[in-house]
Order: sequence, then structure tokens, then C-alpha cells
Amino acid sequence: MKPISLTRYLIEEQRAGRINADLRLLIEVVARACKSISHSIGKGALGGVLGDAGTGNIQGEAQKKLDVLSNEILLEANEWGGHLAGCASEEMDDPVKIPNVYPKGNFLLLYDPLDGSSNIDVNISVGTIFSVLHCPDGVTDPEVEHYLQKGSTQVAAGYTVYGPSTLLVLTVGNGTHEFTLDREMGSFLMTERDMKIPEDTKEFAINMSNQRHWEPPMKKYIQELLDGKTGPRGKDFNMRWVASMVADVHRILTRGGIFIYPKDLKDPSKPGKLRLMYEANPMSLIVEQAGGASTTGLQRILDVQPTALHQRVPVFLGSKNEVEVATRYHLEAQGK
Ligand code: P6P
Repeated sequence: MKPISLTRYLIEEQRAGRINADLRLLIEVVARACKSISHSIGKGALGGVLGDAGTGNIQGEAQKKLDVLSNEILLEANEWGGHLAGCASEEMDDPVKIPNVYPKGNFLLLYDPLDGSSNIDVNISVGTIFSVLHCPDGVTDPEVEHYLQKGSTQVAAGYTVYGPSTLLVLTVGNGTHEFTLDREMGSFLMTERDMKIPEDTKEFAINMSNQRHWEPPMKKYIQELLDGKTGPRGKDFNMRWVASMVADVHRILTRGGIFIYPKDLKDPSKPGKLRLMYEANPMSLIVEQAGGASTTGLQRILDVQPTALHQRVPVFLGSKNEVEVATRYHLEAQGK
């Protein structure tokens, strides 16, 4: 049977009353913008889009040309459609106001336009991560505080992986589904309905070079994975680290695993590297909808009350039972 298109899936979700027409339009617009990003990335060195842009973002990170280009593609695609009240990007200090010449809608879009972009110049998979929230009733000109909603209030979340194939993984709160870009037709076709993460795993993903900076429970937990059969876990583990969250998370969605970016003491002022609003929250909703779990080591990420647009959190996500083990080490260290 021919796989159904993203458009048909979204129409079916709207017909079932789980999304409305504006949210369907928003997701289609984001998907179309991601196709354009995929096309630019696919040109590689031939497209003159590799390398640094010569600018920096609020994260203090050097921006790649493709970071800036991807951000512009998503902004331009979404500003005129009438479905957004505003949007926020990892690459921009403040939320973006929808120009008054265009109608406004009731959704807030938050995104990391090109996650893992440090891998761009070495041709490793990168991706776009996005999160959709309701704009609070009666707010037509949203300010930062209107974006600061718990991850559990997201109405949709997704990511793309620009890899050997271009994939879109999406949830609107009714399971997590994978779509693959049919480049000849230019449409995303459903290639995996209702993805399920295995509850147990023998594979972990972490940047081991930070080991000396971790807090004691983190050191203990990882050491026991490394001890394998000879240690208390009684089984050997494998390790993978792509340094591109979308690629690591997609592998975990596909075959299980635990992805960890913990708080480390390299910079005690930062509670981890990954951003809550447009990395941890969307990925956590996607993972939970696929039967996985996602915590800060101390609490469910989707329950974290945001306090700043670009705030960071520690992330433990993936196979449910393994995330629970890692979280228990941290709770015990807190005497909980
Ligand atoms: P490190 C990419 O910069 C990113 O935000 C995530 O995509 C990735 O998981 C992480 O940072 C990699 O961090 O410290 O290993 O380079």
C-alpha cells in the first residue's frame, strides 16, 4: 500500500478533531521550509553555504552560514500565513513579531533552525527542531513571558534529519510518526506510524570528554555502564555520540538508547548545554509519545516551568527503564 502523505495525515488528524486548520497549515508550512533547508544543505560546498557566517548568537556560538540561512527560510515561510502570533528562534535573542501587514493566528512557533550545525562542514547529519504552543487568549502581541509555558502544553513538536534521506518526525499528541521526503514528488510520505522506543537498552549517548566535570551521581551511573557485565548492571553497553541531537535522538527512537547531556561543572552557571524551549521540550514530547521518558535527572522535562526563553536544562531521554535508572541515581544523590 502506498504510504500516506503528511498532508493526508494532517487532514485525518483535523477530521478527528485533534488539530485545527491553522495548526495543519502551520505544520505544512514548517515542513515546506524544511524541504527548502534540505535542498540548500544538499548542495554542500557547491552551494557556497558552508563555513562560518562571521556572526555569533545569544548562545555565544559562532553562526554557520546555514544557521543564518535556515533561520531566514523559517521566518520568511511563516510570517505571512496568518497562523502565528509570533515565533522564537535559537538564533535570535528576542521573539519575532509578525509584521502588522499580515494577519496573526493563535500559535507560537519555537525552533532551532539547524541543530548540530558544527557538523555541517564535515557532512554529518543535522536537523531542524520545532515546538508549537498556543498563544494565550487575548494576546495579539506576545512577549517573552507568553512563550514561557511548560513543555506539557505543546500542541505539536517535530524534528527533521537532513541525512542520507530527509526525515520529518512529528507528534500532534497522538503518537510519534516518521515521514520521509520523496524528492521526486517533493512530498513527505509516512514511513513509520506510531514509533515505539524499546523500554530497555544497551546503548548510551554522551560526550565522554566531559567526564571529569560531571557531578558524582553522573560519574557513578556512567562508570557502571562502562563496567558492563563485570559490574552491577550485569550487561555490556555500547556507546554512540554524533554531536547532533536530531541524529542521536532519531537513532534512539528507531532502536532504543539513552541520550544524556548532563549538567557539568565546566560552567557551573549553566545547568547543561541543551535549550529547554526549542530542543529539550520538543524532543521530550516526541520521545514520550513514542513510549520513552525524558527528565532533567530530577524531574520530568515536560513539567519544568520555564523562566527564560533560552534557558538550558540537563537532558536524560530515551528508553523508559534506562532513563528511570539514571534519574534514580540523581534523586538518591539529592536524598530523595
Ligand atoms: P557537544 C549541537 O551543538 C548540540 O546543541 C546538540 O545537537 C548536540 O547533542 C550537542 O550540542 C553536542 O554537544 O558538547 O558534544 O559538542
